[in-house]
Amino acid sequence: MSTLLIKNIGSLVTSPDSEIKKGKKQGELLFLEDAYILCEEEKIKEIGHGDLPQADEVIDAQGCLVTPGLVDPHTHLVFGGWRQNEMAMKLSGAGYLDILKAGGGILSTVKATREASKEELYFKAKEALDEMLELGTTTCEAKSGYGLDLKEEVKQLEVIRELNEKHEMDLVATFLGAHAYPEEYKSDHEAYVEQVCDMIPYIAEHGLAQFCDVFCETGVFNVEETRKILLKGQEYGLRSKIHADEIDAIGGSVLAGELHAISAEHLIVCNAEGIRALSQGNVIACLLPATSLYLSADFAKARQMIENDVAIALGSDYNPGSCPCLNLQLVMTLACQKYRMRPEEVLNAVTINAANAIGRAEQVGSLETGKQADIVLWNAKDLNYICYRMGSNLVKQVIKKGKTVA
Ligand code: IZC
Ligand code: ZN
Repeated sequence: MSTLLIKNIGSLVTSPDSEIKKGKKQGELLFLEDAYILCEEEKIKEIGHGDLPQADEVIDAQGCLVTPGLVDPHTHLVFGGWRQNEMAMKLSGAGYLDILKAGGGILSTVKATREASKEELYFKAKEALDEMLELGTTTCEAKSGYGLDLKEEVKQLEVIRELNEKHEMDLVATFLGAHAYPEEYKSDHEAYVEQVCDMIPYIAEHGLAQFCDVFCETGVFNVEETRKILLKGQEYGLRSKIHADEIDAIGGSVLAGELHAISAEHLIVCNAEGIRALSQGNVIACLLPATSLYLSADFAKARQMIENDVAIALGSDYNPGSCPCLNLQLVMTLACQKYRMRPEEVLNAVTINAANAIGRAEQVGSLETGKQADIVLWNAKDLNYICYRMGSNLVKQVIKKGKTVA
């Protein structure tokens, strides 16, 4: 069995365990100085300080900061085309939902994704994953939702599965057939909701997704439709996620609480009632500050959520419309500046809470004996520095399953 020793770690910072961190524990971290990590094959064998164990390969961290690999719990990774044309439309005053209503937005990406071959989608997404690894992300969630019929949704999900098998990144797939109404069902929403429900058994039985998500929003899926689709998903073992309260608070967060969704996404306009529901339903708030920035929208009330015992995870929301950014380091800075989260709270949000939000906390999201050796060495001495140096890539080296990948 091959071993790797990372020695001379100036500061090792990690969640102390794999539990969801909420309330006062949102910022609970373990700090170790002058530490080493011994990896054996894909896993962490030992964390300690003092006398160094023998190993086949040794990396000298030269006194730098070391954290778990970052986990991105929300991306729309696989898509055809881009939407840079919407930039000018937005600058002329068009809103996100206006563009969608006019057949643009998500629907223009649906057209480009349907036209793309599996191979084209694979290589485009692979490039994004390469960039994410360089930026310190070692696990990510990826949603379908640009196919909007069984064949095309499956095409996207199969690309995600193939990337998970072949790329160094670990991917977790979410079925988002209820992302928009396709042109074919523009005037028969009820029939499309039925279609989505009918796709679920195939997707679940072929192991193509672990989660089911719905874009619960004005002009898209209402609360009743969202509930119907998510309950069908639960029946087939797909845990629920909801794009809730991104633009209008139509009840998505309250539904997330009622259905004990694993996470609720965005929550930009989530109000006190919504926050209470998330807290009672033990739902992780998956906040996406780069999207707020990109849409020139408000920022979610993260402090109020933390005060009400709602765990916060942070994601990129990488997609061609509302957030063409996949940089979790930038997300970390925005969370400090715009949510007033402390760097300690932010680190848990992009590691252990994010891992919990995608059901992977037993494998990734913290540095502990027995967990996967997904480790980032930083060009930084402490955590504050990463949050502070907005826009730079501070990654020095990325170890994934015990091997250097960036
Ligand atoms: O393609 O616009 N919000 N879905 C819900 C998105 C943003 C992605 C997109
Ligand atoms: Zn999204």
